[in-house]
Amino acid sequence: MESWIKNPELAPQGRLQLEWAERNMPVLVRIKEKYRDKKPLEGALIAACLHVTKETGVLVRVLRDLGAKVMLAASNPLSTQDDVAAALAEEGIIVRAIRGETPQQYFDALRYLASAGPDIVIDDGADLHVIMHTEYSANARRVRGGTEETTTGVIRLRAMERDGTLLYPVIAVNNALTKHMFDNRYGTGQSTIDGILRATNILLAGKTVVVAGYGWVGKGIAARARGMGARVVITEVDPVKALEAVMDGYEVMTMDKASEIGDIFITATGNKDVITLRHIEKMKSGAILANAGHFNVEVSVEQLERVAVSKREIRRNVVEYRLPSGKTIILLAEGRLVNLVAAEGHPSEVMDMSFANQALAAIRIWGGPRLPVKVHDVPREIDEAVAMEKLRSMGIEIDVLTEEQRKYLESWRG
Ligand code: 9W1
Repeated sequence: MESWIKNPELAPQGRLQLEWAERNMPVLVRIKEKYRDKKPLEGALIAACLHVTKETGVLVRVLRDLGAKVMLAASNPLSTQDDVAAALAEEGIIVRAIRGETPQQYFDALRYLASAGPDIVIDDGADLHVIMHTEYSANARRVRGGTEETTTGVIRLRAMERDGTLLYPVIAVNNALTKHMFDNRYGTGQSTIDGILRATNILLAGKTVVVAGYGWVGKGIAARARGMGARVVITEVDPVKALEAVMDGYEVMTMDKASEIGDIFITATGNKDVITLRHIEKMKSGAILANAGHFNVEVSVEQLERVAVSKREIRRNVVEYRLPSGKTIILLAEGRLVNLVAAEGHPSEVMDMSFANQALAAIRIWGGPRLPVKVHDVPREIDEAVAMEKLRSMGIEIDVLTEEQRKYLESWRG
């Protein structure tokens, strides 16, 4: 078995990236230290399909240190950090990932992993789970268990469960509280602001930032923008979330109204056509548009393209459109996820919790009793252990219920 990477000479640089990420991933480091001697993953062949990043590198190193043999392929052809891939390959992890690989190469890498007959399948988006089930079903029947990192992947796996086609149990890491609650709000919230600043280097203080959508991502973005001195306006369609935004102290209004006053517009709704030509026509000249939602449908780029009389790239990820009126509109990262295109995804501290859930789920799959073939939530104890360990790493202690308090809470007598 061999690796397929861009350039082995990038390994020293990749090792530094891994070292940097590891400093900020104390929960994973703690799992490594706690279990290194017990080798709870001894004898397991793990196939992992994840974004090949410095954070993923820290995870696969931990899995290896706990005794597993690990194979890694990319879960997205564009997110691979080739230096990290080189460093991992040098350490004996089978890596099959090159940034910018073709769809054919991407799926070939997944087939390579599936054909090796893994015991545990770790996935981000379920492409590898699907290939195991369709093209390598004999191998799928021999898988002890899998994990899934994303919402999209969990939806696909639940559909397989419903159809009766699921062949091995899968733990939905995405559904852990220590994953999605922190990932969306603090991870995407910060990295979205980061992407906008890296792309533009503008000052946020004194600007009017319009955030469309007050879900976890919108809340995170709004809090960070306010913290940097922006006046933050929220738009919503859900009355409860809109009320929550008002009581959190934000201005809430329709996108039509917000269009007239915003300097920066950030979409985080998950829906399409949030900013259309109707809104763009009301905007101030020089208004900046960025998207933080999963798909590039929130800003109607197509309409902007159609009416613009000219278009030029001013800086990387910054495109200026000139409208017939002479007004200009700035679109960042072509309306795609600004935190991934113009920044570096989630910070390591957030991935630490997601990937600690992955590592503990793998230990549970390999060491515990065989799980029934269905989609499982992360056991509550794992979620709490991850939160507890994160607190500990920050030097924070919390109170513990006394026996009397516990009984009081459990009794209906009062
Ligand atoms: N996942 N290690 C781009 C990331 C693309 C990406 C994507 C992450 C991580 C959301 C996973 C240009 C890292 C990832 C750096 C980067 C994701 C898609 C991570 C955030 C999710 C479609 N989805 N993620 N770090 N690209 O940050 O594994 O720089």
